[in-house]
Amino acid sequence: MKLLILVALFGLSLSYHNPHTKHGRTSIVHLFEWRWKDIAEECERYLAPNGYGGVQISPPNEHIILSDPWRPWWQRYQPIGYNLCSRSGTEAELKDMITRCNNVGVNIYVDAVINHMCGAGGGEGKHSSCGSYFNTHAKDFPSVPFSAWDFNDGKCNTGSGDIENYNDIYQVRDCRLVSLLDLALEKDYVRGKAADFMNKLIDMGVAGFRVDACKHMWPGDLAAVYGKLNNLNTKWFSAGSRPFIYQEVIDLGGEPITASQYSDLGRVTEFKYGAKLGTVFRKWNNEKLYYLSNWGEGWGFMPSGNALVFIDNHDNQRGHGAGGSILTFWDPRLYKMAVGMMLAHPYGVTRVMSSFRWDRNFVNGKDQNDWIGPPSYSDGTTKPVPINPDTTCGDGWVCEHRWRQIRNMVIFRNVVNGEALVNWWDNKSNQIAFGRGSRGFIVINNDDWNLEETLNTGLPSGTYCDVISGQKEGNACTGKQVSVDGNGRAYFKISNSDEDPFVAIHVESKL
Ligand code: QV4
Ligand code: CA
Repeated sequence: MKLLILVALFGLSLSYHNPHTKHGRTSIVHLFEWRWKDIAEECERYLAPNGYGGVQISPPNEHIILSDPWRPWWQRYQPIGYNLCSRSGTEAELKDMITRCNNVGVNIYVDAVINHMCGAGGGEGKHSSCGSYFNTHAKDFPSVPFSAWDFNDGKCNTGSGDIENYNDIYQVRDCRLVSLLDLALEKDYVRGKAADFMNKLIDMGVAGFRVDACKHMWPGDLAAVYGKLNNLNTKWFSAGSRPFIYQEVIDLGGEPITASQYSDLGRVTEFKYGAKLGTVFRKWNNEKLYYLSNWGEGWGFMPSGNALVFIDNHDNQRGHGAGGSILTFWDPRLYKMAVGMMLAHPYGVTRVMSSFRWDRNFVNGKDQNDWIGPPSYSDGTTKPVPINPDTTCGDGWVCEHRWRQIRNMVIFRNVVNGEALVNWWDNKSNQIAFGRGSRGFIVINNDDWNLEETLNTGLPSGTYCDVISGQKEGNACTGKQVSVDGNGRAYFKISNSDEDPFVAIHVESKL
């Protein structure tokens, strides 16, 4: 009996950790600020054929519309209610996208903002992206409805009403994050409204949620909300499937609120991962690639089964949240290597970032333009994502997920899924190599000199096509070729001046 209860509890708590990706696909892509119409097409024309398992979408619910600054991307993190019209499109377009992506086996994960509504200074007699009236002075959000009773202000003890000290766990949960009106999630009414919103999306077919600002909500309140969620829609998911939950908690150490306080409830974003890997590839603090031989838990990260990992996200790629060492598309050579390392390594569920470009303007090290929203027309509506003849994206959409090196490593991760990390090699500096069972092998040279080495790949003998410098097309290879002998050994040469100084081969790139 005891054992049964234990199994039931354990099973229940781990049930939110499963991303429910299909067809052996393993990675998620964040299509930041994309329109629903474009995501639907991207699922069909690109993500499914290239092995992407899911998309994280920007918040789909109604939000404030700001003019100063003009339509910043972060207006979508200021909810006005839970009607489903946003800068990315209408409810009908959202529904069509979820259906079409599910029909090609690509899951949709929703960025759920349930800690707060808009900023306290949002205004009176204003209207949301769905046209709903609101009044922040009276804390009146009739489209939900929420009124003054549903906010935390009575519980917050700081002078400003804002979070002033991250060492005080009560402030962090009960005061306002940068003035955002803080919801009283201990109230069953408020929990119910959050759950109704999420359940509507679950019934439409989404596979789970990135839950925003979890550090600012009590784990017990979150557990209560998750407990109210429906199982996933059985049109696309097996009966009894719980939604995938990954919670945004920025834990870089040094604060009393830690990621581990949330990891029983669902996965948690492991922010140390990108911060550390950026430091290693940049060679800051004397870091070297060979120190990655125990990458993962060995570096003080949470257990792999609890982690959602990424090199950069929409905040830290522009200096919000946490920054410094983070690699982004602005440093493409190092970025591709770091993303390659992440996708080759077994740790965590991996998320690839897909960004838009903006005009940076640094004054004293701070980007004055970190607020700029997605490529838009002058009336503020978001532009579509045009696809160039060479498969890249136009109009300021970066589409890192379409970069050959990144896309091919997403496929690599699928091919080696479930295989152990084997045959580690390093030169005690910035050259490393490792395999995944007998299915794939990667070699990286981040030193300022050439790599010339014969290594044990663990792969069956044959000629393989490097999926970084090119790829297998039919029976031809558009990149470098690697021949593996009968003992699984192969000679690698990677010049430090190569455009991309790394090589990756796997059993499906065999010629
Ligand atoms: C400002 C001042 C306040 C002041 C207020 C007065 O900072 O002190 O009281 O004006 O009106 C925007 C502005 C911010 C402004 C606020 C309210 O940038 O200056 O306050 O609006 O008007 C995104 C952006 C924020 C943005 C917010 C809401 O990053 O800049 O704030 O959206 O539009 C912590 C958290 C973590 C968080 C991270 C960024 O622990 O949870 O900071 N990350 C998530 C999201 C992030 C989002 C939020 C949380 C909030 O990933 O994108 O913030 O939903 O580490
Ligand atoms: Ca809160």
